[in-house]
Amino acid sequence: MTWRWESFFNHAVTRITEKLDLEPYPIPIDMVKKVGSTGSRSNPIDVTTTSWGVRNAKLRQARAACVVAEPSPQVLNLVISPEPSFDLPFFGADLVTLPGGHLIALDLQPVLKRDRLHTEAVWARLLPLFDHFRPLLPDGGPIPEEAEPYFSPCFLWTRLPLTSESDTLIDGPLMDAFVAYLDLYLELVLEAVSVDDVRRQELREGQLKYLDYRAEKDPARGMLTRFYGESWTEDYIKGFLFDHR
Ligand code: DBV
Repeated sequence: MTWRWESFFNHAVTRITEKLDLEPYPIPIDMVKKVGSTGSRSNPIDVTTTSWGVRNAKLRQARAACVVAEPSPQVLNLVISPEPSFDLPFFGADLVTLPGGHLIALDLQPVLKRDRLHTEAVWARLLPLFDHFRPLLPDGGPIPEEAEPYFSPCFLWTRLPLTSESDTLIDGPLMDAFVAYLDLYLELVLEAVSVDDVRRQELREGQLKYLDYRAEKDPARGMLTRFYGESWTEDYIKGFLFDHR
């Protein structure tokens, strides 16, 4: 069965693995693939969540969570967390299809948003992409105020109805934006050189703030708990999705 974000997942895996030399990221066995159910007793719906992860000397973790049920929810949540020895942002994509519509978040998320050494060169290269794609996608409206420190000024955030016009936008401009943002990110990774210990500590603290925020506020917590129970969900969020080994 194909799912809404399959082409995005396949592109990301292909691109990440062809551009970087990687090893698998250790994923606890009961998190590789988890089947649960939702819907009513008379009309139960299987919900499968699969996890993918890789790492290398520059990337602490590049991982995807794919949540698939027919007809929804269908989610691709892709986060790439750099090793703190490299002055790099996170890559964050949250592609979510719910009964009420699609919710799309795409960004190179700053680890230290107020630090010009960390942001200036990246934003100079990201802004032209943002300026090109922003007008092609409707604005997603307000996001949680407390999430603001974690988004760049080039955060592509949109909400789309479940229509064929949305499918055209998703398979056209949104896919192009996803490819462009990911390609820029992978270039930054290839160019990155390691930093000194003082800078590494600053970056590690910034990363922990982001990871702890997302683990604590994960908007998927309610959904995952409904499908798989609280214990598995908490382990999944803290032990894989936003872990910080
Ligand atoms: N989001 C995740 C993971 C998911 C996931 C791991 C495995 O981080 C899915 C699944 N995100 C998901 C779902 C929803 C959202 C919403 C199911 C909808 C929840 C609902 O409305 O029922 C970007 N994702 C969101 C929202 C934002 C993002 C801003 C809306 C939150 C809200 O409306 O309150 N990316 C996401 C995010 C940050 C980010 C929250 C914060 C730094 O970088």
